[in-house]
Amino acid sequence: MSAATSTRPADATVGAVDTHCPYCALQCGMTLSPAGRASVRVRPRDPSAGGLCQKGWAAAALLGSPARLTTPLVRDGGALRPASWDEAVGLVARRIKEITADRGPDAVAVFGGGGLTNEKAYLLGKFARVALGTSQVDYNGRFCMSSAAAAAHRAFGLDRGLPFPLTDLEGADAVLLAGANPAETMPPFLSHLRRAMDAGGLIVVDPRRTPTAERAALHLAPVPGTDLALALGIFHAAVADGRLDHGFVGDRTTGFDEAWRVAAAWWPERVERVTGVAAADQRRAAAILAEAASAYVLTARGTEQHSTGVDTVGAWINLALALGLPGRRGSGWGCLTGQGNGQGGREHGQKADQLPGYRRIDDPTARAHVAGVWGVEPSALPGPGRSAFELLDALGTPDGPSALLVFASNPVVSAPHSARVADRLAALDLLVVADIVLSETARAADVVLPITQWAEEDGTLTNLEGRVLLRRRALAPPPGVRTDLEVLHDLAVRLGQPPERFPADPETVFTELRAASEGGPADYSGVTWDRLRAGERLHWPVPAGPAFRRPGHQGTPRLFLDRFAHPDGRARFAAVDHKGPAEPPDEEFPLYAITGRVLQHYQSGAQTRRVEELRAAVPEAYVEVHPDTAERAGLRDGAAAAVVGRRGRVLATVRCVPSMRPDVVFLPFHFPGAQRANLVTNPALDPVSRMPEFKVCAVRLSPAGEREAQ
Ligand SMILES: Nc1nc2c(c(=O)[nH]1)N[C@H]1C(S)=C(S)[C@@H](COP(=O)(O)OP(=O)(O)OC[C@H]3O[C@@H](n4cnc5c(=O)[nH]c(N)nc54)[C@H](O)[C@@H]3O)O[C@H]1N2
Ligand SMILES: Nc1nc2c(c(=O)[nH]1)N[C@H]1C(S)=C(S)[C@@H](COP(=O)(O)OP(=O)(O)OC[C@H]3O[C@@H](n4cnc5c(=O)[nH]c(N)nc54)[C@H](O)[C@@H]3O)O[C@H]1N2
Ligand code: SF4
Ligand SMILES: [Mo]
Repeated sequence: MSAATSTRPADATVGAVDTHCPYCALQCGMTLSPAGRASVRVRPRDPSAGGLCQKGWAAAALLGSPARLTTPLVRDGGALRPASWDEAVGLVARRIKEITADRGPDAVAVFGGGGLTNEKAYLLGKFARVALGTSQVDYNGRFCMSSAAAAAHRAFGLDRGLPFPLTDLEGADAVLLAGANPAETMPPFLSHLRRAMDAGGLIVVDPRRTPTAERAALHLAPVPGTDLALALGIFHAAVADGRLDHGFVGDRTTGFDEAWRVAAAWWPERVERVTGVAAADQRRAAAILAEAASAYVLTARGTEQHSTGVDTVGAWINLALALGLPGRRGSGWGCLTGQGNGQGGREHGQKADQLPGYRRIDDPTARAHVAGVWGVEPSALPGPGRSAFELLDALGTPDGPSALLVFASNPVVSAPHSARVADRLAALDLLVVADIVLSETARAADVVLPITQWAEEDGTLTNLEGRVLLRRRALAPPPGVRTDLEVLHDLAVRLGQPPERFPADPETVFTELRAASEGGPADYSGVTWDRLRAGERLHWPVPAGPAFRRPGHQGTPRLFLDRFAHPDGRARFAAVDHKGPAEPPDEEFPLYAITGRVLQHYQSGAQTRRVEELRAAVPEAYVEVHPDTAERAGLRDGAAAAVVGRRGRVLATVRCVPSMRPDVVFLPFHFPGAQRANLVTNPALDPVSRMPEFKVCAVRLSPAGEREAQ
């Protein structure tokens, strides 16, 4: 048995512990008071910051749940049966050796997740590159904020979701939210927008009248997939109405003329014809932002998850630059990152094209630095590899991987064109899933490895404002489960790696991560667990110089105040034009299907569908539809509907919502089986970020029982 075996105290609890919520990127602080696994009291640490949402309050319910996995499972004669760790990990190691001997290291792929701590994301990327030697590693963050990240890199030379502290938003008089529904996806976040809401300065861009849009002074409801045109229209209106910040544009940016050349052709009346948003409302949006003393433009998945996501975010950034918002205290552009460690998870090397510290894997200097920390030759580092959907799509094909290790994602439910993805997984020689519950993806696995939960382990996460937070262990895990780090350690050793190269202790991993990130864009070298334990608020970069010789850097709450991160110090306008979605409606499929989230469920629902309080609140998939559209399809409120598209059909209960656009239906994506929204979604990819078009595809609606001529 390897050194990975836990030597934890037998006690079930360690008293009240300050930690953070296991779910979204807001990472609300919570205090856990465990009185045994089945009874862990959750309290918000900072009620003035908006408290917790319903998911946060209910987060501890899974700790003592019978639904969690507590023993490894191995497929045997078609079914999964319990196995020892030794058997399960031994089997995985043996199969990996056989497959790589036969087909080379790229035959084994790794799929990670933005919920993993920094330490796990870092060690997973290192495991892929060093222990497996594969280039085939990517993660679910590709499905999340990758378009915003690419657009921010292009505009500013650096991507950090919010380049300013979250609390700066409290001073805002105006905030434009493009494709964000924080009233359901981050409810406590709204507490930071109180002033903007009171000042009549909240603008929400969403085809649906969401609970967030209800709170807005101005709700712009574009035709799905036309945000780029809308952003160009508001940009146009700002310039035409004399609101351009000439000083800022001249001193701090490049590329205005090229961007304007495109936007000049998108006058508001033309934009109105494409987006359905009244020209007067476009002008009003420009006026609200320009006249506010403090204004922000924030984007989220609604505007980003498109095959034109990078250019669309680029268009929103153009608007912010024209008004002189970024790089100034009290204003700016930002992206609302989604997953618990969506930010840190994209910085430390589980992405196909990246190495730790947000370095590029094709940059020779970056390769040399990271290889030095890892004790390998730079030439031994493989990559870049395939992006998330391309990787899943290639599984089991002649040129693609024949083994996949999944850590912290449930792509059978959450990946686009999910029937295709399930087929590809079924074509593998080996599927290994490390999870806390038997997710839909785990059900398809050959080996399932049971993992500790958030309250049972230490680690760091980086929240949506780039601040590094400490997740604290509040109680011992049940017997039989291991941390992801312990699993990676054990597997690496069995694959012939020296044990010290894959430490299972998170603080030791973090110290190595500091060295690997040192000098990179996301420099964590000056962050220590001791500083985090002492309550310091550290936003990266926190440089400490070579080998940590200059400690004490206070971190960087606000980026870009003096210069942007491009070599010339200037932000870049993007010359972007509107294209529209890859699959617009037509006669056969006349409606737009858009997808997203509900308050009570998280992502693929693997966790929240197993929490009774949340499950009972929203037990199954539904489709939001305008009553007239429902009636035309022969449906009424509460009826069973089939949402039929080119790639499949989704079964969902009709919810008639009079505020819906008649040409749009909305599906939440949290449900499994025949209720998966992703049975219809279109895997058309953005050419730069490789983000799939989750947010728009063409469908028709019919009664569920009716035979479909497909
Ligand atoms: N309750 C809950 N909270 C979550 C999560 C969860 O699963 N559940 N997940 C977390 C994660 S990982 C993420 S990424 C965030 C996501 O947070 P959000 O981006 O706020 O959530 P979504 O519901 O995906 O999308 C937001 C809105 O986009 C709209 N939309 C759809 N198509 C378009 C379009 O073409 N244009 C525009 N402008 N809007 C469009 C939808 O109607 C939806 O209301 O939430 C985080 N928080
Ligand atoms: N149609 C549509 N599809 C979408 C989206 C959309 O808006 N519309 N949004 C996309 C977005 S933004 C995202 S982020 C993805 C998310 O989709 P997924 O990647 O499927 O995310 P989760 O459901 O959070 O899956 C995480 C899995 O890891 C497990 N887990 C939790 N913590 C740990 C841990 O520490 N270690 C391990 N090993 N396992 C753990 C959970 O039980 C769960 O099974 O979905 C994408 N899919
Ligand atoms: S808003 Fe996000 S971090 Fe806060 S309690 Fe809800 S799920 Fe947890
Ligand atoms: Mo996400």
